[in-house]
Amino acid sequence: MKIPKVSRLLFAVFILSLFSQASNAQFYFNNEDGYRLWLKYDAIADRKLQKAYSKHIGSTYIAGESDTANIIRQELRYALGSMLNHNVEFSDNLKKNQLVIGTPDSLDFINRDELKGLGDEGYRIRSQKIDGKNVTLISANSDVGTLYGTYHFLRLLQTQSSIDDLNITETPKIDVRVLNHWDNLDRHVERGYAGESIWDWHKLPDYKYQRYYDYARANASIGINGTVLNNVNAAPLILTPHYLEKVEALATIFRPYGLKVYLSVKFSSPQLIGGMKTSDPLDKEVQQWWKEKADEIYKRIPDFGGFLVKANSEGQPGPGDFGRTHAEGANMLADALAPHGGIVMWRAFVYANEKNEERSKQAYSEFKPLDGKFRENVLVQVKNGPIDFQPREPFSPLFGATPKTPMMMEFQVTMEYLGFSTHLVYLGTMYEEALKTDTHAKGKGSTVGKVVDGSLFNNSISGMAGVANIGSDRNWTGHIMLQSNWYVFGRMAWDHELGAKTIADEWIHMTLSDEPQVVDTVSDLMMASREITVNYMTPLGLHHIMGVGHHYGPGPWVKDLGRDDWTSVYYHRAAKDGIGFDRSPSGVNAVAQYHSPVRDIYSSPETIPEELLLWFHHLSWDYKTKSGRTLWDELVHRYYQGAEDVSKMLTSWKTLEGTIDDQQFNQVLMALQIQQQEAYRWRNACVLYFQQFSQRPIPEGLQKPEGSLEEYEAMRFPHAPGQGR
Ligand code: BDP
Repeated sequence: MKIPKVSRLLFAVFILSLFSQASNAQFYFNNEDGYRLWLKYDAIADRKLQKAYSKHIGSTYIAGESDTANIIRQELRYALGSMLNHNVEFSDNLKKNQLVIGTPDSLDFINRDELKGLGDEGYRIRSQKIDGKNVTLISANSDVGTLYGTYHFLRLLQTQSSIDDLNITETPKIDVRVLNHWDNLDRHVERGYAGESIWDWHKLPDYKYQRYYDYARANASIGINGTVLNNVNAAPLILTPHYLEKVEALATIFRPYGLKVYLSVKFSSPQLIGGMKTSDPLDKEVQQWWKEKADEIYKRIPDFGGFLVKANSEGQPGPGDFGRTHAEGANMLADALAPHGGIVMWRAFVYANEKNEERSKQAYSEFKPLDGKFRENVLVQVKNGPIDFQPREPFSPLFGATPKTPMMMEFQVTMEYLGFSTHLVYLGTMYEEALKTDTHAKGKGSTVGKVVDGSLFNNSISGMAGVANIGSDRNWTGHIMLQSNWYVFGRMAWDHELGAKTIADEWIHMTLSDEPQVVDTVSDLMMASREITVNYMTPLGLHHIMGVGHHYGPGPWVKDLGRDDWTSVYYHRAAKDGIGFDRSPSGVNAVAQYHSPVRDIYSSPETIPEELLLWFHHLSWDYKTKSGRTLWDELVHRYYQGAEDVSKMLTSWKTLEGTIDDQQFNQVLMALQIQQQEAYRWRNACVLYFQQFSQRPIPEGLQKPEGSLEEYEAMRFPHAPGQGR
């Protein structure tokens, strides 16, 4: 039957309208939901480039039959097939124009001597001639090294870099590069904003989600080599055989990706699950209990990484309960793990009311005297700042204070104090700022990065931990842009000298688009985002003024809690005479914990970087800041600037419509709209609150804040996610 032309036209219009309605109703067909992270491997649009790449990868030759070698094969089949738009030929002998991957054990033409110094994880990627054939060779001492090299090679393609004349040698600057999951066994994630825990403890060990493999792949692609599966506020149950069997299942999945499993342990486990009367680290039976526990774990998981411990901190048990030091506690565990090659990551996040010492000083006071007292397989894990993952903090004075004890960096990747998962805050700039700061511990150039990578004091082991932002949300991190924080953490743990901007650009190419205009727009947003957030939350060195408990939204009015150092008023000290915490020599003298000249620079409001002004100084509202404005006017201006800049982020994001995937575009748009509302709430609430003390007008040219202080104070968020339990 012949359908008349008009009917055909009408039918076409009908179908089209269905699609346009569908798109209004947000039915996405084949859209990007974020699951594939930065490993999307979209086809390379530039045909010329595609051809140029294909010329070098006529076929691939991957030696070896290990699980890791098979993973490399699968990854290349998927990645090259998709990016270059053709099936990848795998051959088992050398050919010209080939991508060759192997180790000295698997390929005899790979010279072991040439790989000296690369260790177990380093690799080389070289364009070279072998037997008269032009090839690209990825070589390493171990299979995992070749996997890392493969991801590096793929990244070159993903970022559209040349692969013509490669001569790359890479080794990680830091040994232990771990994620810390604050995941409880009931799947609640403390300070998690991306759904539940990805570990389904109930269904383990038998049910193995695809997500576990994809998690391992993603980590391997950025060089993360360890994962602490459970919360630092640890449940003792994790060490029972029933749970160790589940841990073993995950470790088995992760092994070929070079990802070791670690566990957070509760110090009082001998009492809680071992039926013992004490957990005193000097008690022989307690020591024996831990030795046997370690043996039991290693029997199941021969490459188990070790323990992470939060002790005598925020109510957690620890050696202090038995009159012992942190070193005595850590060493007992270290001795149990040492025969198996395991390590202890002992956290320095300690502070206690009874100490009667200002909170920011306590970790240093506790740990500095213990320098030299820890076993060789202990790292002390320190948060980047002396308080607690604030939008901006000075570096912790422990970095540079303990030549004989490796200080491991703990960054927060999750967004506890940064507005949760609707705020676009790229943390690369924050990590870079912390790592590049000069401690002056051994003169100029003694950066925090050099303390952490062990080079400053020649430590035999080094580490960096990131408190994970990962959850069961389809896009893993609750906000597509926040995937970049997982990414940048891994890349900086591998090489902390890589710049935040370089890494942001890489990530955008791999995740969003190759279009230069998109890359530039998004890169500008990301690079500015952290400073913008500091401005609308805690400008000029203010800190810890978030909502009580959940830490969501503004709460400068928070007072009268169980402990002073949990309140906001303790930190901002706003009063009629001014604002800020005097930690200079005239106050609690926290500056004394820093090396000179840092301590001298921080001691005076005239020389301290203005970003840290109110962290270290209590100043009058009329104090003249660098801009020439009074402190009050400057503070208000910064709050206004921050909020306005979020509106600009939103405007700039809107220009991307149609240039990136619809679903990605819309998700970020919705989040930015929420972030905008919240930035204004922060601005209004804080300005109104501080105005009670300053008793000065809103500076000329700025609108009066909307709403009343009472309204802001009355806001409640009883179900804000991620609270501790
Ligand atoms: C704080 C969190 C709390 C963590 C604690 C820690 O609010 O949930 O347990 O740090 O690091 O930032 O141990």
